[in-house]
Amino acid sequence: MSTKNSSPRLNRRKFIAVAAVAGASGAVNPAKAAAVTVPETGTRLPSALPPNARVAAAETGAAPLPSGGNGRPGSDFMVDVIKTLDIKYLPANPASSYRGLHESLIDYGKNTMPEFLTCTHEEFAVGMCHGYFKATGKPIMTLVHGVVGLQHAAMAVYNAWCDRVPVLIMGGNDLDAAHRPPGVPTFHSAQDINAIVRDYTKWDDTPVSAQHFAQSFVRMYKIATTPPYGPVALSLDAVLQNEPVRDFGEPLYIPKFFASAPPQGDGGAVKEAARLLAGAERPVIVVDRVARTQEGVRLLVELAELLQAPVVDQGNRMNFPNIHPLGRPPSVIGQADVVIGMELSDYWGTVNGFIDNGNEGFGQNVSKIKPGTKLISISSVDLLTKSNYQDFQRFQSIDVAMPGDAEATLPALIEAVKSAITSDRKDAMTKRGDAIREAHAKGLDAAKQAAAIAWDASPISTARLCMEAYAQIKDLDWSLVSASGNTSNWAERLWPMDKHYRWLGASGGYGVGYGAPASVGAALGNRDQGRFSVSIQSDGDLMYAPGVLWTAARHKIPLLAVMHNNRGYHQEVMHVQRLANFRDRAVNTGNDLGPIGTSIMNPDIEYHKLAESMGWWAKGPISDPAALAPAIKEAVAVVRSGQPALLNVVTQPR
Ligand SMILES: Cc1ncc(C[n+]2csc(CCOP(=O)(O)OP(=O)(O)O)c2C)c(N)n1
Ligand SMILES: [Mg+2]
Repeated sequence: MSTKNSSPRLNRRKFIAVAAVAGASGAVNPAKAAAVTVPETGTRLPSALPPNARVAAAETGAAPLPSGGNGRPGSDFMVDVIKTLDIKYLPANPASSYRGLHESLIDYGKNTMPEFLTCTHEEFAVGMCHGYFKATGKPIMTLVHGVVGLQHAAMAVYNAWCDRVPVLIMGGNDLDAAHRPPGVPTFHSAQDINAIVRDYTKWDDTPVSAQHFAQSFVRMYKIATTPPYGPVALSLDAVLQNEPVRDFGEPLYIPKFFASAPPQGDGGAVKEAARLLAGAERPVIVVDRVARTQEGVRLLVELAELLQAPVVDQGNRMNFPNIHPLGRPPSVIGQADVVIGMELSDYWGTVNGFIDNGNEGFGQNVSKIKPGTKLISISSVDLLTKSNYQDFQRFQSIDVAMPGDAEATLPALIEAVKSAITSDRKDAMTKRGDAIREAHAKGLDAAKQAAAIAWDASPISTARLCMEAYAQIKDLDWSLVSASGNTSNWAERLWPMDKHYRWLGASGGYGVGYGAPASVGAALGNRDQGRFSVSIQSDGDLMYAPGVLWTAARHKIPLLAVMHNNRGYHQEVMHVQRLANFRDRAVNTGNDLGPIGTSIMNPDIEYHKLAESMGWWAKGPISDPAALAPAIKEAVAVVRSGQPALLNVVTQPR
């Protein structure tokens, strides 16, 4: 549009300014705003249509703003508070309900500590926070639009809750029903936005003053980062952000944060556990989320070697090196006379089996342990049980239960076991260890042989997918940030894992759509530590929140995503197929490979193009196994140059 044209055409900027003034004096008057936009007949029309009344209200309608000279905005003080806690990133989708804090963070706070990372969906912003923590041990925060943004975020919050990961969530909200703008901002307000996630957050609050915010922010950080870790939420009132900060006659202060010591198992119970373990013929150590740090891995190795006992790593973290000869599969639990379970997400399921669709079409329970087997538990989650969501699993009777953090309890347990082992037990323990080592070696051999089956198949076998990827990264300081879908755990079985970041574990709540977001978040954390991030990315998982690909490219987060593209929700294929078999019916597949509703094909999604369109280096579809190694090699070089890369590999179902 020529700037020389002096006709009274619509000036959109001016229009918005006019409408904003209408908003500043109270509610936006859409009728009045729209009236300003009517162009005179015969004048040149603008290239974009003028906004209608509804658009005008959405663009301008939000809490009235105090003028600039009114004093220091509350949200600047909030930034001062946030900056005391070394929070590096803030992945978020923007929203007017937190615009006060948004503006303060990027302008007053200079967009550092935290740095705003633009996200196209709230769910993956939380997923990124989740993955970031698992790669770094440091929490980051997200901001969401009150009501709708938090609703979008909810499933990812549930995953973080079940996975015992701290995520700091703040949602904008406009509490004052008498003064907030009607229309959109009121649709997006609630009495209590935190209610959306209260059942699966450790704590939440709605501060009503600047000082209240300072206390609650530091408190929420402290609660989130004291084991058991978990997500926390604060509702941020619009007025509190935008009004000049008020001290109510007392100087404002920012409480200092000191980390709490993690809770430990009771001393007497630790001794009793040590006595049982030291005296056992066949003790078994089962672990799920023990190792919060590399020290946790080291301590677990020390305990296992002291006892010469097998360790079953359930894998929600990398707890025990899979290359260690005392590592064994869950089947060893059946021979145990003493089991110690540490930070297990499902103790009942560890010592019991459940056969889905048993004889009568109902599930059947079977005990996996011998009668009289003594059970010991150390779990911080025993200190935090809520009622509604059933993440606490079935009730299991335990002989010696210690509510407390397992990693923090290990040093005391190790000392107690050392004292409890009598010299007459030592020979038997050494023999036991030799037998475990032999079984471990045989198991590893069997896994390698199984991985070779259908090595040349096309679509590509999941074992080949994983092992070709490993071959290209093995000399790097790699971190497997996620393995979504099901590739028969080849990576956990065959990639030698010695450090705690080699494998970051699964989603926690099994909410699909965790893989891609958490991978990007973890890759961000790994980037800053010089590690190479790789994910096994399933097709179903990617399509829940594909926008995270753009965020990764936009913020230069290097990640190698090797796709397990089995063109379907294979887990669901099997559920429906099995039920059809049970009911003696031929399953209806339509024209696809799996039962109707379970395939992602016809048309096949071109994930490489999807990724490319959002700034990734990508290649595919790859169905020829011989083409895999060179493609991964190329992708690794791209990732090492600082970019994300995706390979769309067409695979066998599992
Ligand atoms: C949010 C959510 N929706 C649906 C499900 C049910 N579900 C469990 S596994 C699965 C399939 C996931 O597909 P993909 O990621 O491609 O893995 P695959 O089973 O094909 O290996 C689905 C839909 C779920 N767990 N979470
Ligand atoms: Mg799939």
